[in-house]
Amino acid sequence: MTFDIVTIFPAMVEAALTAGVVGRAIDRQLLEVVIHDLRDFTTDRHRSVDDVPYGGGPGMVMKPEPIFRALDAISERRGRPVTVLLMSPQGTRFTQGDAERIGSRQHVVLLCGRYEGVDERVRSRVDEELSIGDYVLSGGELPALVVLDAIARYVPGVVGDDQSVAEDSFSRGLLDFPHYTRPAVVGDLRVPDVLLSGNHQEIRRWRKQESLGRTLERRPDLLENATLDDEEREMLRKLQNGSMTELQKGKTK
Ligand code: 4FV
Repeated sequence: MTFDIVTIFPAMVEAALTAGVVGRAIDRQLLEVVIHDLRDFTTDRHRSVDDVPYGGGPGMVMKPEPIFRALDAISERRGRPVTVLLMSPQGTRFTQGDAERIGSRQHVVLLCGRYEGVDERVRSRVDEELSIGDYVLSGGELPALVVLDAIARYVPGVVGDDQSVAEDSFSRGLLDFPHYTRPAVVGDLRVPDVLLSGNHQEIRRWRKQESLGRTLERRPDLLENATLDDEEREMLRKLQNGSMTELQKGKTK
């Protein structure tokens, strides 16, 4: 899978791609990420990428022609249709489902806005406009890195064991269960007994209950689209009518 990122701050993006799972995936050529400096696609000696807004008003707008030239060069280079994603607060909210869906594409281009945003005519070359949340950032670079990271996890081999991607929160639409590691006791904070029991049947049930309980408590909106199995549906019913005893919930005393 290839990612082409178009930005006026290539160094900022470069830095974020050297570490962790994504950095390793790039080193192992499971992913190819090319960062394009938008100023390389300007024609004036000031390498201008923005200009004043028609109709007046504060701030500047990103010029369309440098972006069009960048997209032409990338499509030329990739020789195949590329999926162009524009990061902006006006986009649809990016979800795990989007990450999985876009993860099956071959070539993805991430357009990073700055200033007040891009000239509206740029949208004639955009396949999807994505937002990472209802707040205004100073640029599209961080959203582009968020999207790249989430999608990259669906590329085979990027995440050590693909199992954990399938078990990622939200993959099934539920919040994750609590995670613990050694030591079993820190001060008066103990790891739940069930996790020390070695009883994998009970551990599996406890994790399901915790995941459901957290989702019900913190994000009940997620339950509408969550894919639950029969056991989970039964657990949820009990959780919702409060008939789940503390013991069944595996809560530590
Ligand atoms: C954003 C978001 C975001 C808006 C103006 C960049 C900024 C500036 N992108 N999700 N929230 N973008 O705030 O994706 O051009």
